[in-house]
Amino acid sequence: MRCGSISAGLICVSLGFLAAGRAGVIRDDVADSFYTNLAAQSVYDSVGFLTWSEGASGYIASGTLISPEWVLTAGHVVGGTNDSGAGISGMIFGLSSSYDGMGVSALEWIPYTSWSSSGGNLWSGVDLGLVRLSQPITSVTPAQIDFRTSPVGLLGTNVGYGRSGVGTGGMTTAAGTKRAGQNMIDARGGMVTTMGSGTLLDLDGISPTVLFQDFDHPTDLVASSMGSAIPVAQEYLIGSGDSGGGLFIEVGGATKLVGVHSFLASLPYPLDTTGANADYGDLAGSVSVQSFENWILTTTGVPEPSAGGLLLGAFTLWVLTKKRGGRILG
Ligand SMILES: [Ca+2]
Ligand SMILES: [Ca+2]
Repeated sequence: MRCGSISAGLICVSLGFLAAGRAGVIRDDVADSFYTNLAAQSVYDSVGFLTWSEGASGYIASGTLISPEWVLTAGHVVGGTNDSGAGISGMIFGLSSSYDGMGVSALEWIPYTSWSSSGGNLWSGVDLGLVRLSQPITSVTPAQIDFRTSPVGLLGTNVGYGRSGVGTGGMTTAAGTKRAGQNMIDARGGMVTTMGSGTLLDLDGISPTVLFQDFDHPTDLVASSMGSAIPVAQEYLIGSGDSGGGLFIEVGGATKLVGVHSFLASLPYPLDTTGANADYGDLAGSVSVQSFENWILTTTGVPEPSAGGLLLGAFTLWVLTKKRGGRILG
């Protein structure tokens, strides 16, 4: 767990080493089927699970197919024992709606260079990694990456296989089921935001490449940590195992990948007495792909698609995954 300074206290980040991957914690007043059905929409077919071993431990996380042979995920998913990929074996990428251990094996896994050199610093906003598959996947359409649109202020859809539960209690169930939930992308690192209580929340010291969402309570508006205090219909927050999963937006009538799930955070005690457990009031951070176009394109050798006529600039297809998940049976 890493802690960083945030306004009046500390925000403790817990996505990164956790005990289990996350698929997302849902509203206590909305049926789980709304989330699993959203995840089943074809536009999210590119999001799959990653499993691997490190020593005697097994892990599960998430990732997004961005070309037939490449999966975009979080740096901490593929960082292994030294943040550079050591110690990982038996990595598999699978696309079934729940974990079944079946998938395509990974040929190599590549943490973003600055993730490795930072020693796994989540505030640096460089928690990205790529997985090269041993054979191409042609059964689903790879995700399209948008490197141009600023996602702050837009509705985001998060997809992954992490732990679930409801907002009143946070993560309670095991990882391994694919869910999608939505949330407003409220802020990025470096901004000063306002909590439901009126207190300012300063995100100074966090890279602007980190995008934030908060888990808003259905009725207690004071519980909001930033942005609008009113939850969206399928409000949700990522959980352990959603690391590396995809954050999508709608652009020009198309669904585009704009971020990779990186961490959970909570407000400092006593504002939050439960820590970063993905209950109401907690926060999630995802890494925006906007600053990483060259690295992604160069590493994968995937040509950037020509710009669509409806959009402001060139849009590229991509996929992302997660952050380190947790023990499969944990
Ligand atoms: Ca929210
Ligand atoms: Ca909490």
